[in-house]
Amino acid sequence: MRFDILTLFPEMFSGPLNTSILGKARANGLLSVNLWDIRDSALDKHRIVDDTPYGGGAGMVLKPDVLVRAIESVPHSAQAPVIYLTPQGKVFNQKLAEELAREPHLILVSGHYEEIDERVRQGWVDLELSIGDYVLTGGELPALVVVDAVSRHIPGVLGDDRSAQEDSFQDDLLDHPHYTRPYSFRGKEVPQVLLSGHHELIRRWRLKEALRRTMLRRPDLLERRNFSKEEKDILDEIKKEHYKERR
Ligand code: 4G1
Repeated sequence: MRFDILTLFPEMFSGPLNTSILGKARANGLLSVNLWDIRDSALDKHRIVDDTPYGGGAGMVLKPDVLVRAIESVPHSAQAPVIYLTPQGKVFNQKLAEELAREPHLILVSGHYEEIDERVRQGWVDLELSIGDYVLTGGELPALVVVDAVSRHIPGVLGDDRSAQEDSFQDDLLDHPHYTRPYSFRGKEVPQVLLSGHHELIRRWRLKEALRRTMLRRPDLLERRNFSKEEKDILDEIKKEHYKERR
């Protein structure tokens, strides 16, 4: 899969893209990421990329001619969806990550300090995405978040035994608790069931703790989810346990 990223700060991307899973996927040729400096599309001698907003006010706006020249200079740009990272976009989630991973080529546009001219969004942007509700200095970290979450779904990018499907968020659940050695750490022991070797009991314990955590920390995730008979039974068990605790 290929990404082309248009940015005023390509240097912000090198660490994350050259490290760990993404670095390996690029070295293997499973993932190709090209970085384009939007400033290289400014043709004046001062390489100006922004201008004051019509109507006045503080801040600057990325010039439409410069940005459109940058988008159109990406090889095969006409075939790939252009995604603009903005707090006004659709909130990015796991389902969108999976859907975008089916595309062979994505073009990501990151702003910095400033928004882009509205006419570029209307004529050249296919999808606007936000990674969440907070103020950032630019869309670079959001673009990296999208590349990371999408790339995990490219076949071969994760190790052989770790499939993208296996991670718990897949089914709208938080992960269960994890333990490694030593058995006893500063007076705290590992739950006995995990030492039992009883795979069915371990599977059910992990499902129960995943449901418990999700219920306590992210009840919003459970609202949009359907439950199996086993999960309904476990949720009843958990509710009884927590009811007892409050008595
Ligand atoms: C108003 C957050 C402004 C921010 C309201 C998530 C945030 C891009 C994202 C801002 C950005 C809120 C994102 C804000 C982002 C121009 C360049 C926009 C930086 C910019 C909640 C600054 N997901 N923010 N404005 O942060 O690009 O993708």
